[in-house]
Amino acid sequence: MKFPENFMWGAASASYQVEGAYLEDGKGINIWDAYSQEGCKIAHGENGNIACDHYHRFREDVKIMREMGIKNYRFSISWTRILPDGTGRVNERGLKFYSDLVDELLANGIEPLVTLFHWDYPYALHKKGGWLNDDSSDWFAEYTKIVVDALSDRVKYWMTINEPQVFIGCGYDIGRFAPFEHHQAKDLAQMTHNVLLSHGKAVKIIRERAKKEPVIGFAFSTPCVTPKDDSAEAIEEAKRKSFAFDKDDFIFGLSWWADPIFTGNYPKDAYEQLGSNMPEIKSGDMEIISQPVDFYGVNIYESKAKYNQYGYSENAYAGCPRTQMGWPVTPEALYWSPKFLYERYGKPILLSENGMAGHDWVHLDGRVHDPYRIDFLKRYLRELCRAGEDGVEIMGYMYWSEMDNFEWADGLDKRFGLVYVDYRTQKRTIKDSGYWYKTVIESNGEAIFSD
Ligand code: GCO
Repeated sequence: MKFPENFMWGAASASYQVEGAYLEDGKGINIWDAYSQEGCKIAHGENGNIACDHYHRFREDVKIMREMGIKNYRFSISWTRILPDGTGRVNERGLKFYSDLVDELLANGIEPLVTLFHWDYPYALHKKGGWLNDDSSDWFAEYTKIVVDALSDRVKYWMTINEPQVFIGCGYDIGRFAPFEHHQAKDLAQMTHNVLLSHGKAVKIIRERAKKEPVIGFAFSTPCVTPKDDSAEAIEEAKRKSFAFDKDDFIFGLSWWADPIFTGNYPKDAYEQLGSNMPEIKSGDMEIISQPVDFYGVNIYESKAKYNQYGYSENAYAGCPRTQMGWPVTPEALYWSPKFLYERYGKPILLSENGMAGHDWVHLDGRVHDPYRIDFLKRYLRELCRAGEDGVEIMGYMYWSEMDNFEWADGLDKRFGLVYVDYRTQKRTIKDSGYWYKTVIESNGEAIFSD
């Protein structure tokens, strides 16, 4: 089995999770800055005020990426570093940081992939109603224009929105993430609509204004269901479950978010099940939302499953292999999700995130030995390669994450990185998996097949 010749191997991060410098050089407050200062919301009362101090150490980090042979680096822009109040006044020092980062990446032979929004929503806009405000998509369009005008002479790959299922679902439904709110279906549906409008307006702006021919997508979460066996019936059932609309947890769904982009309509069942809770759809909205995109970016860690009260599911059984996040190890997710998504939406699949958190530490020999992460990656990447062999157009793989970082409500304990970060000293140590990943990239994936 082989990966495509032009397959994009890389690693990913996100602004709030790695940058720190939360009040530096004119940056405005975002909702994670605002709500993480309130102690107990985040594990150990931690926050991203410093995180990996990437804002000051990005040149060192890019050098480490080059040492690992990373060819593509997916990172996100902090909206309030560009527009401290979310709209209006532009912070030139914030733009300069990202311009310098892009230049450093390109000077080291690394392609930048920019995510415009990865959850760090401007607090000033949150106070104006945030995603519920009818102007929210225009705010996002204004922000997009400034970033595209500043970076699109060098940046080719764009992702508009990262995991709306999670930042709306966890931030405004179950209240586990900032701003830790609980809204009813009507609000959640309207927020969805405004997020999708933001995505569509951003796509239009990138298409119209990018100085380099852009390649545009997004980075959604919500994997597909793995069939219980290889029978045609089981595969059909898994596909049906993967795209079904369920009013009880629609915000975390797949078709609810993706169908409008690719079909110009919300799923039929949504209209039937949500009824008057459906968003207000103005004339022209669905045309904006369904602007053509070039790829389907998806973040996959495990197969979709319904968990019972004991934390078990069709994938999770007593003593099953789990990562430090408690997520079961389900490599087949990287076969079935790309396959089902490609069959339904017909766009190349970018694995915009996949990886595992592990109980990593610096060993007595000064190295970080993480054989479990290498085994995890061999298993998952073999499944992704199999999907490609079976006709799925697989575009690339961005390991989450380039370095250990602030894992949202879990704080700094959870270590996903290929690079270990000692948060007391900010010392970076490339883990064994980071050196191994270099051989994967150099061999265009062949190294995953050696035992
Ligand atoms: C996500 C986010 C990342 C997370 C990573 C591990 O997918 O939830 O994009 O910011 O840190 O996925 O949970």
